[in-house]
Amino acid sequence: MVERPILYSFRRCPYAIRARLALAAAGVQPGLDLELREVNLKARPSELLEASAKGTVPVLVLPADGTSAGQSHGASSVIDQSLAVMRWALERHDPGDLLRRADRPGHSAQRALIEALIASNDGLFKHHLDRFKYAGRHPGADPEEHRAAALTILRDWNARLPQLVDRASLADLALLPFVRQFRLADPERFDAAPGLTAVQAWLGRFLASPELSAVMTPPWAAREAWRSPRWLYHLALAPEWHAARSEGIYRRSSRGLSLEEVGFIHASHSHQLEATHQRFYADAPDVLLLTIDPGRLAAAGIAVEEEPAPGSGELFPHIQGPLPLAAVLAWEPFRP
Ligand SMILES: N[C@@H](CCC(=O)N[C@@H](CS)C(=O)NCC(=O)O)C(=O)O
Repeated sequence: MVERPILYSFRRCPYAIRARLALAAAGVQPGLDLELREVNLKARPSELLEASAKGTVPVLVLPADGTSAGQSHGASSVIDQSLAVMRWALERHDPGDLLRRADRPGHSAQRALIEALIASNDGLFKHHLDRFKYAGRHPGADPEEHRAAALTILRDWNARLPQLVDRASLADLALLPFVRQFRLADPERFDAAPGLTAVQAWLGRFLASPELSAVMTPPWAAREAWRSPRWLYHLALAPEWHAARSEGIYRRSSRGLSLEEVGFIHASHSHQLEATHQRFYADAPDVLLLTIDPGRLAAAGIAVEEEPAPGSGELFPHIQGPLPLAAVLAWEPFRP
């Protein structure tokens, strides 16, 4: 049962950025009105996949009576398209008039322009952006050809931008994160590209805006992924983890102790990690956080027992055998 909205997000994803921009513009405060869960797209939590099987971000999970826009999902409802998240947010509260301005009588041309710009962005511009910026993921794609095609679209927008009145609309929020991403792939050539004066100025204002920096920093965005309570966590010293990766199996139990010496591998639940770090690793350099999928441990025939820590009685998960690398979903520097 969801008590307040949950936003699954990814800091750098342009779709998630535009959703966060709209939620922030609507006055939503993460931590207060909404729980933000930063997602590692290479290790997506099962909570996200249960809410939306396609597993893309952003996804907004709403309490039962939170909306009429989402699909029903048990007791809660789910909005799993960024534009729909934006509309949900701005329909609730739109102090900047971002959504409604173009809906007023007499503004139909502007509304059509906003819709055309969004369709152009989400369709062809995104297509060319991906093949320019992530050419390695698209075998056979010529990044220069796709850059040129994206620039042609941007020049078309450059001619149309002045038709938008000088206040922001849904199109600004929806397009600018993607133009930002295009520029980031080659900032010097973007800044020097001819025929883009209006787009360059438009992006420049966005890049310098407090609205953008707000949604790229906590509490709207984090550099560490949300820790699902369904996963297990183990703190490891970086050299020991890297050695294990080349050997194919990890056999350390805790700092300075092996699996053979202890009989199991120490692990923590998400809420226990900070204290575990404080007790055993606070002065250690290069501490890594391993995220472990208990389902994959079970599939490898490795049991987990909940056992009390000596002295406190608090139950911790103890992994009853060597840790197969395949059960480790992610590893990253641990930042307390
Ligand atoms: N149409 C979706 C697209 C969202 C999307 O593709 N997000 C990317 C990250 S920028 C993602 O989650 N990719 C992971 C995947 O496709 O598996 C929306 O507007 O929300």
